[in-house]
Amino acid sequence: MQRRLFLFLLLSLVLTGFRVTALEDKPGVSPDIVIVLADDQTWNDSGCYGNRQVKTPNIDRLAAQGMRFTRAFTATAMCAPTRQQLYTGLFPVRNGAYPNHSKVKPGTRSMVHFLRDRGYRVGLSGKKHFGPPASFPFEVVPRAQVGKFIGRKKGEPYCLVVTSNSPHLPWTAGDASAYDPAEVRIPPKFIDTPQTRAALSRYYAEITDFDRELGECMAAVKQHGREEDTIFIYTSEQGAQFPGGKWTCYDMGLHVAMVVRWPRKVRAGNVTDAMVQYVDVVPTLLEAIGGQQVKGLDGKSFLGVLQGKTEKHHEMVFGVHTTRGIINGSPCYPIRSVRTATHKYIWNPKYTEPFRNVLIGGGDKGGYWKSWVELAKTDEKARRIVEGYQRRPEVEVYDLRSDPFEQKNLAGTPALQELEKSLRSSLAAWMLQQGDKGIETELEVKAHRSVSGQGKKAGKGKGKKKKAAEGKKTAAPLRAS
Ligand SMILES: [Ca+2]
Repeated sequence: MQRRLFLFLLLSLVLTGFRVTALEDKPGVSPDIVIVLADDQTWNDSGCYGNRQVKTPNIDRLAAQGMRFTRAFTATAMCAPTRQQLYTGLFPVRNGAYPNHSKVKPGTRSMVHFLRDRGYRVGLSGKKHFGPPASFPFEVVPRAQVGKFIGRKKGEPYCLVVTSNSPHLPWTAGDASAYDPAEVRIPPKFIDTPQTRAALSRYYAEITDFDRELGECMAAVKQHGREEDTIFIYTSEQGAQFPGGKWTCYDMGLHVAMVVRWPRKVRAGNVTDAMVQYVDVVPTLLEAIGGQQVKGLDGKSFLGVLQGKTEKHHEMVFGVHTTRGIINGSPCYPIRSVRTATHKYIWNPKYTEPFRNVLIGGGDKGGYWKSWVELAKTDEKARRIVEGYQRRPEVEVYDLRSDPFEQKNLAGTPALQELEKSLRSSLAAWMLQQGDKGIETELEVKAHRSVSGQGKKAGKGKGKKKKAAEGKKTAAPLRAS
C-alpha cells in the first residue's frame, strides 16, 4: 500500500513536471501565504489520502509538490470553532468560540493582527463564520479578485485565506453524474442504502468541485511568479455531515487533511506522521516568516517538521465538542477527547441523554438518514449503527492501530487500565488549562454565540432556542485520578 502510494506520488511529480529545487535560503525574502480551506471534507476523501474513487487532481498534485500530513487534527468538528482556532492559535474553550455559530472573547487577536503587525496584508475570500469582526479584520476579497489581490503591490508580502462552501451540504455543486451511485464504495460504519449511495455521489461531486477551486488558486499563485516563495496550504476543515464525522470527536470528525507546499523550504513529495493541530498553524507561519512568536498561544510551531528536521511534534491531541446551539442539537451533550498516535479516549459526561443533531432532528437534506432508521427496524447491523450514534457510553477507548474506524470500545479492558487512567488524566489536565469545566462550560454556551458570516450555504436555517436542560443522571466531573 505504502509502495503504491509512493509510486503514485512519484508519477504525479513527473507528470506535473514540477521542478525539485535544492532547498535554499533566500535572505530578505518574506514568503507569501495562501491557505485554501474546504468545508466539511472528510480527511481521507481525496486521491492522495487513499480514496481512489473521488477525483481530486489538484489536491494530489499539491501533495506531490509539498508535504502531506497523515496526522493533522482540528480540536472541534464544527465550522465556526474550527476556523477560529485555526485563525487564533487558541483552542475553542480558551478563545471562547467553542459552540457552533460562535464568537471569540472580546479583545482576542488573530493571525490578521499578528501578520499585519509584521508587514503583511491579510485577505479572506469566501465563508467567514467567525466573530466579532474586530478579532478578524481581514480585507474581504471577492473570489473574482483573488488574482488581483495576489498580484497587488509587488514586494509587499500577503496572506490570503480562501474558504470554499464545498463540500458542505446541500451537495449541489459539481457534476454528480461523474459518480455512479451503483459504483461508490460504502465506508465502514455507513449503511448501504440507495439513499446513502446517492448522497456519496453528490458529496464526491462537491469535493471535485472544491478541487477545481483549489486548482484555480494554485494557478493564480503560479501566474504571479512567486510559487517558490509561497507557503501554500490546503486543508479539509473537518469531517463531512455523515454520522461519526462532523459534530463528534471520532477521527472521521477531528482528523483533517493538510498539505503544505513551500518549494523554497519544503521537500516535494514528502509525507509526515507528525501529530499537529490547527492551533499550531499560526505559530508555524510566524516562525516561517521570521517573525517573533506571540506569547500565550496554545499552538506550537511545526516548522521543524516542514523542514525535515524532526518527524515528531505532539504526543497527543485533544478534542472538544458542544451540542448546545447546533441545529436540532441535544439540550446538553458535551464530548471531550484525547488521542495519541495509537489510542483514542472519549468522555461523554451526559451519556444518559441521547445525542441529537440536524441529521437526527429531521433536517437531513441529503435524505439518507431516514433510510438508515427504516432499515434499522429489520437489520441488526443497521440497528447497531443507528443506535450507537445516538446512545454512547460514558467512556470510549479505541486502539486505532487495529480499529481505525473506532468500532470496538475497549474501555474497562484490564490490559488497558493503566493507559486509560493516563489518558483520562491528560484530558483532565488539558481541560483545566483551558478553563473547561465540562457540563458547566456547556451551559454557558449562550454568551458565546453569534450567527454572522456563515456563508451562503450554512446560513440556511437557524437552530431553535433551547433552554438549558440538565439530565437527571450525569457523570461526575472528569478528574485526574
Ligand atoms: Ca464546515
